[in-house]
Amino acid sequence: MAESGMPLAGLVLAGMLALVASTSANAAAFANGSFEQGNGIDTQLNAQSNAINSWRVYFGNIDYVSNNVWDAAQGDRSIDLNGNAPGGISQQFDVNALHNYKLEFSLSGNPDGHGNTFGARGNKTLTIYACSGIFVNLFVMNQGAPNNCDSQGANFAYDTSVQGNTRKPQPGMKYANESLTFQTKLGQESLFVVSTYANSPFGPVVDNFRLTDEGGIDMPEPASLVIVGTALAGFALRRRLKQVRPG
Ligand SMILES: [Ca+2]
Ligand SMILES: [Ca+2]
Repeated sequence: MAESGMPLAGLVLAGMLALVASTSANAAAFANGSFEQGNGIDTQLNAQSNAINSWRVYFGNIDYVSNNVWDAAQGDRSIDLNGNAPGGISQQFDVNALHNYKLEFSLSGNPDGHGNTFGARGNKTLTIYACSGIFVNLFVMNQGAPNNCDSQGANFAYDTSVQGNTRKPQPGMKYANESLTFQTKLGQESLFVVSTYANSPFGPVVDNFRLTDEGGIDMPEPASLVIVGTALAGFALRRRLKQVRPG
């Protein structure tokens, strides 16, 4: 007849974990972060294009660039986030819920447009959003944060007028290593990389995105679980006291 609160509390906990786990179904792992797989190299890709494997152009247009134009940071391909105007790319992928992730990438800027060309050399800026969950309508987003994205966005910049990078040969693209960290809530994450360098065909150049799972988040015990556990413990204690009393 002994009643303990533990089995029920354990059941509640298991139920909560099952709810979290159920959000991480199907889809795919983060892939093609170096843009090496895809069609239409050395062309401009417009919004809605899925020519680059695992990625979509979700805003504006971009240039998909080979080493014939300038050297990639890794492999043979990189991206100018401004085609003839600012553009953005996105990818959705599976993650472990409630984990810390680190996203690393290489950043340079389109070195073209010397002289007095408007929007040429300058501080090439971009914003990266890592949003929890998936976004169904990827094709009609604007330049800002996707609706309902829980990310404020991380801003990056590469000033080609300061770096003095060149197409080829030396000094070349002089890529910088950049990174950001984010915490997942659900089993899927959506990444949005968008140029904020307006009115120019010479945008920020990105390549070699790499994603690292840095492990689970140390979560404080959920308040509701503490209350349930405390109530059950109190119930068990009262029952024990009752049992030891005569009568
Ligand atoms: Ca590459
Ligand atoms: Ca361009």
